[in-house]
Amino acid sequence: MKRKWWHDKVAYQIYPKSFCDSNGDGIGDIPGIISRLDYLKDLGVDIIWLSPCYQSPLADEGYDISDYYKIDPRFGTMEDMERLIAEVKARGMYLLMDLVVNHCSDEHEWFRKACEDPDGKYGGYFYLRKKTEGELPTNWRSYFGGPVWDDLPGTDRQYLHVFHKKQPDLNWENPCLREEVYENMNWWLEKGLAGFRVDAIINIKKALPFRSYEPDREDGLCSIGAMLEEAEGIGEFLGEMRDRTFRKYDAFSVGEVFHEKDEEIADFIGEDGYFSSMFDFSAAVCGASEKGVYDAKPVTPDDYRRCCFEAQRRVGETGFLSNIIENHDQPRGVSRYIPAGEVSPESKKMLAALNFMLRGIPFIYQGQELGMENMPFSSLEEIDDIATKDEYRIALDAGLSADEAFRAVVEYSRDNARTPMQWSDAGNAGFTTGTPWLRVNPDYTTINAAAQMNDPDSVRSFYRELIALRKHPAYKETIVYGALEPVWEDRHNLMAYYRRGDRTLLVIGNYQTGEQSVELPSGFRKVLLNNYHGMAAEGRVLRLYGYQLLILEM
Ligand code: TEU
Ligand code: CA
Repeated sequence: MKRKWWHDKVAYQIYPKSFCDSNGDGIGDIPGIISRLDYLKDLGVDIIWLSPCYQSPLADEGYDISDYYKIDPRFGTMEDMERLIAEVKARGMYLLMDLVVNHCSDEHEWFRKACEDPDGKYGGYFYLRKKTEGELPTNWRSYFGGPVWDDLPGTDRQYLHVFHKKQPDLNWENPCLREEVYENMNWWLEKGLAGFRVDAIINIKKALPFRSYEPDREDGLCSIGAMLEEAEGIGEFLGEMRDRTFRKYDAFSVGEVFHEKDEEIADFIGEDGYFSSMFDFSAAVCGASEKGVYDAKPVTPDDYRRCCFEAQRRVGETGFLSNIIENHDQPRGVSRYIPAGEVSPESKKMLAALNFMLRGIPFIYQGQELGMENMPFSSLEEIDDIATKDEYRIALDAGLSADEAFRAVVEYSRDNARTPMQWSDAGNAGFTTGTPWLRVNPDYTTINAAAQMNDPDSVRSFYRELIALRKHPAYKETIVYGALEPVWEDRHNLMAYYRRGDRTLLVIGNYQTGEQSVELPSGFRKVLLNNYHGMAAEGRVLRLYGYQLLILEM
């Protein structure tokens, strides 16, 4: 495989609304991000992905864009954005923006013009159908609940939205729409972006002609997945997008891809694939239920291992996955993948290293490097996330009491990851001098960046070491390009694998509080990383402490 500039990089996701507020209005902003670039540089980050900060009514926190050429005033100005691009470059880093083009906002000019003249040019930018009383064009259930069809205001039509009703789907079958998208992407790439994270992209190809599918819940609707399963030919759009945009700039693109089939992996991320990389969501979707979030099953250590290894085997050396522990759509990884009651600095570091050493490009979500945990929400009123509100209603409909429903869905709320970044033990964790838009996690007094930067044993210091190891001239080749080979897969609560390149590394995590022993098949030369100060070895037998993590050079 041809080597590309992004293969050996480490990426970091910023959720602008919750990262750093520079002007005291309680909302994170671009000047705030600029003020923290040195923090990211110090950590060792190369690529920064910004969740959306385009003009938006923020119905889905910016994933509903009303002008792709403007920055929302709550986040700053275009000058701020240009300064950010320059400051990132000046530090030898790269900036990605979020590309949200499955849908726009119902407040976008295109949508307003479509309402004025549904048969005109802009009507063709959306999926519109004549309204029939008492009947919907299809029975698809939106990702955020309810039918995907709503009335197009002032007309006799209905429009399709697979997400929220304020997120009308764009009609990718229309070449004029595709031109608009490419033009905008190139405009941003010309400004100096290094690429994009590509939102919800699997949804841009619909199975045509539209039809209804077997209902999968009592609401008579079916999940979007049923339709996507049948949709064919997304490659024509994605290949065109690559050729018209990314390729010309040697840009990095990482797709938010779900439901891809095994045989499509090479098309998506192989040499000359549609994208440079795509996220591995296998652990994120593990335990999900058709019925709704309230019915989700916890992810055990053995599940976590299986998910990671399955994904690694599927992709092999075809391409590079982007590996995540969490993002802005997930609860905090340490709260999800470490059994309740066992979350500690050691277990957090173990999870970090197990994920970081996988083959692929590591992505860190803001605060992950501090070991930030889920928020102890006490009522639904504290939740902003539209997805959680919908899941709560689904849980109630399924017969759960208000309290049961709340407790079942809150664990999975996207707001767990969206609470403000914890910079220090000052008021509001140093995120804002005003009132934060979402309450700060009360654990900021102990979990915060300032404290961890001064502590060589902190979770952040461990992340810093992990990043430094990935960049170490002696190990880089093996960590970036080496093959991954699972070991001891029959053992319970143990995740271990080799990375084999010009060197051989063994990553071992004892995924439980109790000790357990392993016998190494060969001697080791060196301990490259250890989340404890010591280790217990007798010859080739290692007695691993609870949640001990070792990276050995064999
Ligand atoms: O997420 C796409 C996606 O598939 C979501 O349905 C995801 O599963 C859900 O958020 C979990 O609750 C992307 C963005 O990452 C998300 O923040 C947006 O809300 C969504 O697209 C619409 O743009
Ligand atoms: Ca602000």
